[in-house]
Amino acid sequence: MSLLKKIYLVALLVLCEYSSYAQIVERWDKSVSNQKVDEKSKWFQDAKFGLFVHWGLFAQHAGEWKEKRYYGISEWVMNRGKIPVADYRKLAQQFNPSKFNANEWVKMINDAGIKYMVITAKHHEGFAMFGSKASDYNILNTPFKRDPMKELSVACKKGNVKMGFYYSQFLDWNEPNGGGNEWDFIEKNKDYKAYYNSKSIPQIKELLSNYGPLGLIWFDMPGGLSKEETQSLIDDARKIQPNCLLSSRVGQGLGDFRDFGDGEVPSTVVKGPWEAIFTHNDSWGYSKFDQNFKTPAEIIHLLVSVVSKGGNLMLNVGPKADGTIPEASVKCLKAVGGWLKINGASIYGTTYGPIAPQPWGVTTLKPRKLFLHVNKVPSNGVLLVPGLNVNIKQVSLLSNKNKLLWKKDKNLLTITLPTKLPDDINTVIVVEYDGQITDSYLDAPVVVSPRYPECSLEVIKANPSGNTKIIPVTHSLYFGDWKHTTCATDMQSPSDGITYNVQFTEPGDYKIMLEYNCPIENSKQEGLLQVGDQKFYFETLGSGSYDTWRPLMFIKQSVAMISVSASGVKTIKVSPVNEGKAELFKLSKIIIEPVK
Ligand code: FHN
Repeated sequence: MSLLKKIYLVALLVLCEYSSYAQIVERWDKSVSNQKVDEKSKWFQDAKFGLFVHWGLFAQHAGEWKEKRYYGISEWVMNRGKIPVADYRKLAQQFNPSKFNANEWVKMINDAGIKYMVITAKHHEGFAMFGSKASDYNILNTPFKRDPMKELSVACKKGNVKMGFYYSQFLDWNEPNGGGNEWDFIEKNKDYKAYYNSKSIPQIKELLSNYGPLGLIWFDMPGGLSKEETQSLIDDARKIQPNCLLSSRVGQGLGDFRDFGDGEVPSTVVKGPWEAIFTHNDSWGYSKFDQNFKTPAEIIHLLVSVVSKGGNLMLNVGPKADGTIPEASVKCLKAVGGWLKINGASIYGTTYGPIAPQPWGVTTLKPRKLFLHVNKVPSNGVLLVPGLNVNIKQVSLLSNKNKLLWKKDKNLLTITLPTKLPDDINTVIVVEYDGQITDSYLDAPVVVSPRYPECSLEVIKANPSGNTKIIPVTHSLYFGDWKHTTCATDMQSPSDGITYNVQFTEPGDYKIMLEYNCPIENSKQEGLLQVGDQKFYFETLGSGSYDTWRPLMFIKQSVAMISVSASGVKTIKVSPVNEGKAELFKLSKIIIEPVK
């Protein structure tokens, strides 16, 4: 692995500072007093949907330097191409985003149903996209001569959009004492404190002082500061704008809200203010050849998934060098805004869904209103909603208020769906009730029904035994284009394994498949699937080695066909048969299909 990759990965893992969800939740709960944060972060927790904007000199090369195309995140090209500072700075001499119009950007944000915007004031390239007295390497010293951050602060205020700045407080490839440039400067000679005192901290203060009330500062890639020095930076920021939230990437386990890894959604509910951040395609900065844009349906499903777990989604766009936002992003976000115009009540101001994900979808919650997000329709048109220990008053479609027929037997609500749902991406049903719904998202059994083409048993719902760990496994398609798949890992002996409680809603025949990653060299080990008292042995298949810098390839292996004689709960367990030479595999889920 190259030095660059090592640095990036270490920085990323330091940034994420965790190796398991237990550590995430445990560290977060310790580091932030939720009461103080709740008052200050209420707007953030209600907003649910933000826009990330990566804009800088990197928009000019747009991922291509001297006819070499860099796939993945385009804003890292200076580092990946080891471009000398003297050459890279020349980009500033021609930077002139003449088509930039702050009001057009804010109109796009409003049309998308987005409530806050975070824009790169200074990324790792070290160029300030705002007028700065701390460094002449800024946008006023370009043919553009204007301060787009000033224009955006005015437009955001007018458009009722909370404004935030992204600031790379440590990595600065333009500066001899900034982090990360070992091709122009010698790392061991760097004086990080000098960098913080001469540029980083003064610019953070300029942003907090000159652009009006800010919703948040989004720090990134922390380094070079002790916990005390980080706290001192936070204290200085609070003196200027006490209500401005600071992201957890300020470092040292501090901050007012938590950002997960790039492209990561936690596998279960996480309490307190947090954010999932995603690129729209595969790059944060504009890339002239990256056309892998997420569709409106993918963005809506991502937003609903994140909000159902209690978080915000901040989706990124990378404006071009001319100041316009790529048409594909504008178009997709407008379509998402159309869905939010009708269904926003089930997103904004909600909290996490109290019941576990179901074969039909997930839930979000407001007092006395449970929102069912249905993105898979049961073949018999009957929706089962378990775990409702409350008095149901009414069930209706959010979009047209049409009432739906329902009945309740103990804690199971059964809803008769209309023959055609109003929205084939994600229909929202409102269940109005009295009382308090008990959280059952963690301990309720996983539901399997023959009314859906398949039902997934995500490993986060399993109980690990022995040395088994259930953790997010980080991998990537292209450089910096991170993916995270929660897997059951380290299953190497018969005492290791995972066990699910599975609620079969109806009798029938079912096919059971395992989805996992297994390096060829570790394949052909024997595993055991147990369904109740039935045993099914299998031999693992190779799917490809695991490497953080490459796509993690999964294989779906059919290992059993079972007959379920009556509805009810069964345990399903997976474990190695023998003491293995290596882990059996990285299991991401069990898939159960009705036999047709
Ligand atoms: O290195 C940066 C990257 O360029 C981008 O800004 C992302 C956004 O979360 N943050 C860092 C990598 O995590």
